[in-house]
Amino acid sequence: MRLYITPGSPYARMARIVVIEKGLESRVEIIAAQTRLTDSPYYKINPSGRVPYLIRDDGVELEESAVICAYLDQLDGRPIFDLPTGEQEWEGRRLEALARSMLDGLTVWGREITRPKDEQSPTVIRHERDRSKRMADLWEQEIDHPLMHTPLNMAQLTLACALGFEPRLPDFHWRPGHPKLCDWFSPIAARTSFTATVPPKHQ
Ligand SMILES: N[C@@H](CCC(=O)N[C@@H](CS)C(=O)NCC(=O)O)C(=O)O
Repeated sequence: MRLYITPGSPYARMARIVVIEKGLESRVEIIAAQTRLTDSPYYKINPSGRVPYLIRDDGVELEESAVICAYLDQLDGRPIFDLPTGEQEWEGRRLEALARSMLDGLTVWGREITRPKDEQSPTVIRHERDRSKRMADLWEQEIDHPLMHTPLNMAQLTLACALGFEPRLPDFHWRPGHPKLCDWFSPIAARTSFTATVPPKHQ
């Protein structure tokens, strides 16, 4: 299989983490794509130009981090990242959506600060910085939820990749005032799958 990524993408990082956690390194070739580039050759592979993008062994091509993570997780028939079904289903979905909402805002912010200076919008940057503060406050409460303390699941993976986006955002200071979130994040960030996929610092 071929997994297209960029080293800084937190969505691609989620898929890369699943590859490592599931021991799929020898089956999945990781390829750095050139995104956000006029006429990138990557657009011939994935017309949307986004990462992550998985080309399966049977030739079927998948987009969207959640879909790719689920596919990789289910390959061996023993998924470990699945959220619960039954009574806890909506709690799991709610938490995953909250984590993705935070991550989506952070990537808009990250994209903005990588534009040429004269194209950056201070309004967008302020809006996303403020959103990130509200979301960190919210997660300082939600982090007590039992589903955030089970073995790694999709809600946890998504939140950890959001918090772990910090090298790309020099003004994203989520740690002060959020001791529970810090305690939760530390052991997850220390896992090999996370240390091996830390995004490069914003220049
Ligand atoms: N909803 C998508 C988002 C993927 C996404 O936006 N990826 C960004 C990198 S963080 C990208 O490929 N951007 C390139 C572009 O917008 O052309 C997912 O979860 O996979």
